[in-house]
Amino acid sequence: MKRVVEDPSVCWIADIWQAVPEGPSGLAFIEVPFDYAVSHRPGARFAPAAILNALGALATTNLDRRQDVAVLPCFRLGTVAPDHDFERAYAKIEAAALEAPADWTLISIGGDHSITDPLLRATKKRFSHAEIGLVHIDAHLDCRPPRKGQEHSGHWVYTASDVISFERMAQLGVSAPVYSLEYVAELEAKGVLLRTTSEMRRDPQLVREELTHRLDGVDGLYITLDIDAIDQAFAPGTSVPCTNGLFPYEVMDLLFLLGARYRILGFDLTEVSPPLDQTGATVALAAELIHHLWAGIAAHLTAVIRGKTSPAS
Ligand SMILES: [Mn+2]
Repeated sequence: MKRVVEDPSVCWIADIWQAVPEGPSGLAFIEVPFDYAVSHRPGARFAPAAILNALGALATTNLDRRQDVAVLPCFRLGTVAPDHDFERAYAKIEAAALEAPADWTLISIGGDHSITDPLLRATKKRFSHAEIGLVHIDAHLDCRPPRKGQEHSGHWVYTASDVISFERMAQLGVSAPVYSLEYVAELEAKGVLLRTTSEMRRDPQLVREELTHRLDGVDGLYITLDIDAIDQAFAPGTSVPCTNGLFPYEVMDLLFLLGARYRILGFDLTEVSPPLDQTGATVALAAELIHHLWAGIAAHLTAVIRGKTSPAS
């Protein structure tokens, strides 16, 4: 791989993939190039390869957090072959996710957002005794009931409701003006902490406290990030770009803090579409977002090794 600079003091992520997964914990990456359910413009099938390529070109050091992510090993599980049949595709994704090494964090790169359904099911099976918190960062609620023959990527909160603990769920960065208030009321009645982008900006400290309260007592987290939660000024390469989205640093901070504070059982990043990403900015941003989560998990591990329990507090 061509480097930005040649410097023997710098270690690159492309050079630290393990040949076989070793160690009690680490990050297992899986590529899920499935975008047949995308609701508007396709192309997310090209994201896993593009994002992992961009991630590999980053140094292992996270300068902002003074953290080397390489303390946590990483391994590539491979690619889930796409399938035009939705049921078969989701069964394959779930089965592939179950191949992750025990206790490792599964990092899934989509693909459209419908892949979160089978990934959540796999996570529930992998950690069957765990109380799992769910953090959903997305411009959309993704809770519409599917109509037969018109399924799309905005149904997974509905279809996976049998494996979601709604009272341990937060939906953050909601902003797309395509829902009725009935949807909000229904989710909040189930116990979801739902905060719009503007609500997060008006009182970030309050929202952080609400999130901490909502996740109180969980054994681990599943985080799902739809890139359209980030403003289209920074993330134009997606099916449905967002006009009032979060800023990159807001999501980087959130991912780092969640990684540092909680045990991350699984994470997925969806809806990046390289064909719609004319400058490559969205793919580059996606790689950096993963880097910040990884740094958080690495900081958590480093603190545990040093005998501290909560590096982020
Ligand atoms: Mn979504």
